[in-house]
Amino acid sequence: MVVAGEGIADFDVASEWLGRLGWPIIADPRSGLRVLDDRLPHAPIISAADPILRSNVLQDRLRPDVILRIGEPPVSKVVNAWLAQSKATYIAVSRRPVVTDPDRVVTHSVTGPIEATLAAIGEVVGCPDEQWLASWVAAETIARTVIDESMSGAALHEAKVAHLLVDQLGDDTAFVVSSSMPVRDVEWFGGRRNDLRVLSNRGANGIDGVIATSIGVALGSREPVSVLIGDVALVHDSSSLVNIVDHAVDLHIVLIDNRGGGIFSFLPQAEALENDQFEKLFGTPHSTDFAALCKAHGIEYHEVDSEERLIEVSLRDGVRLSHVRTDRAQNVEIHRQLNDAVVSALEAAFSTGG
Ligand SMILES: Cc1ncc(C[n+]2csc(CCOP(=O)(O)OP(=O)(O)O)c2C)c(N)n1
Ligand SMILES: [Mg+2]
Repeated sequence: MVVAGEGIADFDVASEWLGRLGWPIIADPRSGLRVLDDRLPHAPIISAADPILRSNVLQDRLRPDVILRIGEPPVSKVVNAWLAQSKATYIAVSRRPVVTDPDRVVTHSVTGPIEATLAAIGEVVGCPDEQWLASWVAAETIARTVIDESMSGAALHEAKVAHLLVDQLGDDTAFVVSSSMPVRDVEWFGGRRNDLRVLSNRGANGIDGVIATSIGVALGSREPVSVLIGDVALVHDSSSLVNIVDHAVDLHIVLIDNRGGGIFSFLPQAEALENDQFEKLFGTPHSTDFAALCKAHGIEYHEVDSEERLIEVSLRDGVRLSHVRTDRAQNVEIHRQLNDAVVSALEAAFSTGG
């Protein structure tokens, strides 16, 4: 199967060869391949690999013999752990002479133009097993249905904001996503669509410079930019707000404010430590007044607590900030429910011979 991170320069050439291969593609949002069938009709595109591979049944059923990874690895720990356990031949293709391989599982690495490498591979490999392919397609369809249905009508929570923005942002918007939860929520729950460019500073999961990056993207592309960012990352890069309104950029800052680092509530220390200790060492709450921060820099500020309001602010122009308040503990619970719903639906379908 193909695991596509960022790195494809020529979508038309890459998609032609990927279509000829016909292998399922785990399409990271940054790959530009998480598109609809009309753009890439001959290869199944998998958007929900993380929730799907939380099922042990599906982990076994969907195991590949060969992994062809384009560019950077996915963010998802679940997907990376599954790839590492697969014992498959693992070919990493990268434009840069650097192989990102934290799990030490890459068996072959190729540096060079990705499109030409795909063409060369496409000449020599065969079609995948039909039944295995059908299992991927069924799993993706079931997972997508559960996720999309769970999101509709739900109150505005973190995963829903990510899902909604992927769905609703205007064509040719650049969507910058920060660590830690935004990049994950977009990867785990964001659907497929055309004409959305997703960018993220990965590095070592750094939360620095995300606003600066967004301004750079807006100035460089002259396109509208939306940035999905957590409260700590925004506070960390608040000096980039200086003179932001003088840049004449169309920049929507969507702030998910869970008063600290949301990722840490998913980790074992959230249960192992007393709450006070956990908050001090990992949660790192703060009392920054974001309305005042916006006022200080001349940025339009909006309290946002509904889907309609978020879309409304999205449609404005200039530099504006949507302040969405969430709760870290509730966020863990919502993710658990979403993932459980996907896994239950998949296991019910696959146990009945699907
Ligand atoms: C420069 C830098 N400092 C610290 C960290 C460690 N770190 C990773 S995620 C995170 C918290 C991010 O919080 P927030 O921006 O509110 O996003 P959330 O986790 O709530 O989605 C921190 C401190 C990092 N990755 N990079
Ligand atoms: Mg946060």
